[in-house]
Amino acid sequence: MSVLESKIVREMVETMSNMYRLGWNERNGGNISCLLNETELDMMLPKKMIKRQIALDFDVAKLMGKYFLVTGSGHYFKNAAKNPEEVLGIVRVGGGGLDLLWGLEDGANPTSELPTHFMSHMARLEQDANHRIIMHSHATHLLAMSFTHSLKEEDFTKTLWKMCTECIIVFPEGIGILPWLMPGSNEIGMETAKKMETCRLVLWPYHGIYGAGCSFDETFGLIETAEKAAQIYSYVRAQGGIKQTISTQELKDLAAVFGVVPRKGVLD
Ligand code: 2HA
Ligand code: ZN
Repeated sequence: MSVLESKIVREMVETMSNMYRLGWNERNGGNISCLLNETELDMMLPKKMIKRQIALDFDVAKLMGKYFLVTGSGHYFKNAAKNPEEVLGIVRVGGGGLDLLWGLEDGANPTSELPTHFMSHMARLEQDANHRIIMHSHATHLLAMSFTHSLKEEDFTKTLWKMCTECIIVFPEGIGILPWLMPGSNEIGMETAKKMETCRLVLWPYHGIYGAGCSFDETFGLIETAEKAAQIYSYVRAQGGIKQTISTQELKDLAAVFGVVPRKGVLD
């Protein structure tokens, strides 16, 4: 089976096309990385020939020997379906940095947000052995909300939970929020990864959102659910503000019925 025929690559391309279509990934905005398992890799790239090597300036010892499908720096989600060999790459974490095994045909490097991706993968793998995906997008309404809403995590979380009944079930741990930090830096990588120890959603104010999960559907669905809540919040504000809403007790009841533990400090 070729790389392009594999289920995981088809899912990545389909997800990127959906994200573009939703307006979350304009131009070269956003990036995704997916941890590949050995079986997938052996089917796609039995020879594992190294095309070129890429240096890294942060510690990835915990990911040594792991393979990732990544988006390329400067590439557009819009073009993923048309030019997957240019937009995507498969890399292996080696001693001296990354070994590129497939893709990034025009010489691009993996995403400029690689520190955040790799540090977040390390943080999520500590929490969940099935973790696989880190996804970043400039989801419109979440980004807008970062200008108008309190950036206290408990406040932001509670507002999102109240906008759609399913939110507390989909992300009971709430949302992590960073201060504004320089994109692409090791610092934003470390701070995002710290939040990822307890949250699968991390908001970068005035920039975008990060999501983590075990499959493309789950990770995309997580961002999609939070973004939908932010969209409703935008409409509610535009329609003159909240007249009535889900009560705190109803949120507690929802959590109990669906067997999730809501983040402490939000409902009490
Ligand atoms: O890859 O979204 O955060 C472009 C970006 C940087
Ligand atoms: Zn971005």
